[in-house]
Amino acid sequence: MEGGTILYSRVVRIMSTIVNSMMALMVLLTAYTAMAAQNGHSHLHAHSKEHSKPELQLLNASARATRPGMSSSAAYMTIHNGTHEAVQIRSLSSPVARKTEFHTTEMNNGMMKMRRLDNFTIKPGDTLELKPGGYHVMLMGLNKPIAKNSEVPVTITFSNGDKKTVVAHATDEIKGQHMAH
Ligand SMILES: [Cu+2]
Repeated sequence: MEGGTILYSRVVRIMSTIVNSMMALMVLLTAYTAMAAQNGHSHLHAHSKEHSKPELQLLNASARATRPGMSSSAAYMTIHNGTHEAVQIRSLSSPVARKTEFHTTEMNNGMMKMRRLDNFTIKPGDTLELKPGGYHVMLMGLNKPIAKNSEVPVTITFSNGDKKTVVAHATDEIKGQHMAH
């Protein structure tokens, strides 16, 4: 039995040596990773300063392709206010429509109704999602039908003087009913 005990204590000693060296290695690795992360961070910081100045962005725009008989349509997108000031949506335009407005959709006496919003404010840093059943760009009095896969430019003028144009991709796969006015 004594031999067994000696063997056991040797195994324990070897194991603890292994554990200790592994821990030392982990401490080293952690320190190294932390340093790398710090370097990476300062690099990223410099990078973003260089390339993404605070601005207004119109992203991921889509438009509803029309079916025969439709005289108006809607466009959806994400509007990001990357500036440090609140901005208002002043006016909209699109070459495909005679009149372009910013709308919201709301329940009114149990009915879904669309309403034009003038001078809608987007707070600094905020992201506004335009989507079916909510905020949308209303394209009224279409010059011609909006064909599937065609490109629909939408320009938004903001209160800070910025004028941004996004090209919305026309699709017939937008969920939700389009409502006529
Ligand atoms: Cu509308």
